[in-house]
Amino acid sequence: MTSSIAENELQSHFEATISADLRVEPRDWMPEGYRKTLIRQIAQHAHSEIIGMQPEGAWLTRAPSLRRKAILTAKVQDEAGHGLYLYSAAETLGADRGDLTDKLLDGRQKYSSIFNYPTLTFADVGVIGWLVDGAAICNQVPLCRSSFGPYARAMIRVCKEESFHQRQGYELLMTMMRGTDAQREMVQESVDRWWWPALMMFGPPDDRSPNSEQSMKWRIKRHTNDELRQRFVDMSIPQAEALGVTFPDPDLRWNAERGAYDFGEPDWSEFMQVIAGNGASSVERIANRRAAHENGAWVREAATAFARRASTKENAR
Ligand code: FAQ
Repeated sequence: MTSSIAENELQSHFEATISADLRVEPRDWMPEGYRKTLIRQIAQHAHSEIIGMQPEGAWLTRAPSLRRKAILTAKVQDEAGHGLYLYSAAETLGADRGDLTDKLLDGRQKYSSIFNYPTLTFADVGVIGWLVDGAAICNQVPLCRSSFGPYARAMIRVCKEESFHQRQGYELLMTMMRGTDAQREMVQESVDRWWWPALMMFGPPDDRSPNSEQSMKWRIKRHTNDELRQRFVDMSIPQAEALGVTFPDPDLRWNAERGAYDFGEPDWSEFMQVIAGNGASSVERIANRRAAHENGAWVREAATAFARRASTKENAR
């Protein structure tokens, strides 16, 4: 009886915190469903950042100049940093990083659909910066106001770095568009391949998104998948016009009544296939991640042994 009264009080305090738009912190009581949803979303996000190093990383040894190589190295390193902030945020909820990695490797946790596509030309580096980081920013800026403190704070820094990534991608594409016909064709061909997968990054349509409603109530998510997808389409079209490229969608047109662009339906059966692990590069991405994890085992063992020794010494004092 007493414990259920206490539980009710905790639940009311949690709900009051959410409705007052305050942050829930790791020390606070929270419903198990809230904790589970956050671990699921933050882990998936962290895995995406780490797996997301691979498509562009594949071009590090083939960048066309030292300048482009230095920029790309810095960007790929930033993605590693984002993954680490996010794993740390998940750990504040009681998740174990090793366990999250196991779940990624055996397919129990997902990573973003977008990283299951191959990078075929150097223009893909620019298009990933422009469209993929652009979509990531569109999705993540509202997450800076997410109700869970460590996630919201991690997102502030991540978004600043993603904005820089987006600009470097756009600048790379601008440079190529000022180049030869072959370079312009390479950019357009790359945009044609990435446009639809970029729209799918926002997740399934709202009427097929099982988690959105509850995540919005808990203010983990601030907008639905479709709202953010629309925002991304509206912001990308003037950028494409300035660049001189088109998007491969015959239904794309301004709708004056809605004050927004109409656009076609992404191929959701492709999306379902990709998130089920059947994307063009899915097997390669996980195999590379598994190899990196196994090759790094000695580093983790050494770091753990060092930390254990340091704490034994500290206790002996
Ligand atoms: N890919 O009910 P919903 C980046 C899953 S970071 C794979 O709508 P929710 C930076 C979803 O998990 C990109 N799976 O789910 C970068 C759920 O399955 P589950 C990552 C997806 O959570 C740039 C099921 O479908 N960003 O790009 C996807 O409410 C360049 C039903 O979906 C984030 O993770 C998808 N696209 O909404 C790095 C942002 N969409 O878990 C390197 C944070 C949905 O029940 C280079 N995450 N699913 O088995 C979010 O905002 C949300 O989790 C959504 C999905 C919007 C992704």
